[in-house]
Amino acid sequence: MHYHAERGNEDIKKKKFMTTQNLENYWMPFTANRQFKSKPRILESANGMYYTEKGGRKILDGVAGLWCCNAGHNRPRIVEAVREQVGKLDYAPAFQMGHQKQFELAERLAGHMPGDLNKVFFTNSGSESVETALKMAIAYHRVRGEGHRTRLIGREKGYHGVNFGGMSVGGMPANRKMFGSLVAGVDHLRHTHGVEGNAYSKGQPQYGEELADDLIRMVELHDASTIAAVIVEPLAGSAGVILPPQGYLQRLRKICDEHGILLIFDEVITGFGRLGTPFAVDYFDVEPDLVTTAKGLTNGVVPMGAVFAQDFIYDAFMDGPPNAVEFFHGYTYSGNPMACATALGVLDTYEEEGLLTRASSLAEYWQEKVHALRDLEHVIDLRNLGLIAGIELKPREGAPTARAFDAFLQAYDAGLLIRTTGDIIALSPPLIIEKEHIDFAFDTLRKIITNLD
Ligand code: PXG
Repeated sequence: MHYHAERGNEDIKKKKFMTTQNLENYWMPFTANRQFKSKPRILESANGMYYTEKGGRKILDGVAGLWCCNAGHNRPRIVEAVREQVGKLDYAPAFQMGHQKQFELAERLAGHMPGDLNKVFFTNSGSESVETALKMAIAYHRVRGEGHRTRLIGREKGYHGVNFGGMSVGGMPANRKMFGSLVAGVDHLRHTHGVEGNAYSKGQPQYGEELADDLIRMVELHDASTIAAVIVEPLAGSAGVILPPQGYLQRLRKICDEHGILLIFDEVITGFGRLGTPFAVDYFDVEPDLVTTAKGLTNGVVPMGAVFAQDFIYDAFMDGPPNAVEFFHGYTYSGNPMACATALGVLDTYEEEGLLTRASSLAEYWQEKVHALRDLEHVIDLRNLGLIAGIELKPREGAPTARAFDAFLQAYDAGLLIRTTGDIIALSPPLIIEKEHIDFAFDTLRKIITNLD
């Protein structure tokens, strides 16, 4: 009924579309739709460190888009790679067929990842990388005769995307509570946020290593023989920049080893130079069994994710008749030509400009600027690592999240893009950032936070 009535109005609709911007049809993700549509923030172009609005106003990108544009915007090699690929091979079937760039990319990626994390499985997002890694872990145990290891352990405040597996091992209440009973057989370690004595730590906090022993309690409760894997973000981004206490990740690795449990690092945010090393695996010198990535892999330009697996995991699947499919998993767009070409252009850029380690040379300056906000009345904690900052504000009485959201709106008006989660401001700029941009960002934030209600 509705459809036919609409068709009758097609001329009118077209005119309306051409003359005014209709914002009503697009249901925006993780967005306050009504607030946005009442005062839209529409970006028109981007270059280097800046977004530009229609009319020419520039906004400094303090969050690399959504933690993904690590090389900044409109980078020539990346633009060229996309252009070239689309006119050459637009699509190749992902299953039972291949194309050159998939293999080239997997080889180059493996070259950047330490240890034996040499096997690369392509997905289209961080969420899909997480689902893939969780399925790999459970299936790995099964193919080697331990099909009873099905339990997955995540962590409170963890963010592993929005699909069912990732949501289930994730620990952000708002992301879970609306969606029913989730995946069965999941448990959670406690988070490492707000441990006494850790406020205003520069870099990794001192206290809380023993929180890793929660995994021992899980083993005692469920028995190790039921546990397939533990998944954690080495540094939790979405929940508001929560750092691993010194020794925590090492301890988690040790407990996993003792009990035959696979360790998965979700490096969707920490991957590709964010901490000043190519991956958090390098930074913390802890080698997990599986690593999930996305975001910086293609600089946000084309959707793509990748899961890195230890050789022994892949090898465990390479059994049975050689013409049989070994792992019943994959996506139509796994290793999509455009995504692979983009990622190769991105790697060229990272390598030529030293971006996978550049954050380490700015980290100290960054840290000073972050902690210089300590005297501000609303600030209750400051956290940093690599080119990441978390600025925690005291929630407004009776209105949690409102103070930080105001800061977000005011920063945008002042020409600075930030992210907020709860009452925490997060910064994670493109890795091409210069000191003058850092100064602008923190000067702007100081003014805004000082004047917040
Ligand atoms: N794992 C981690 C650790 C992430 O941070 C995902 C998985 C999911 O990725 P996709 O590509 O499916 O969105 C993420 C995504 C923010 C923010 O500002 C963080 C993410 C996405 C959007 C915003 O906190 N992380």
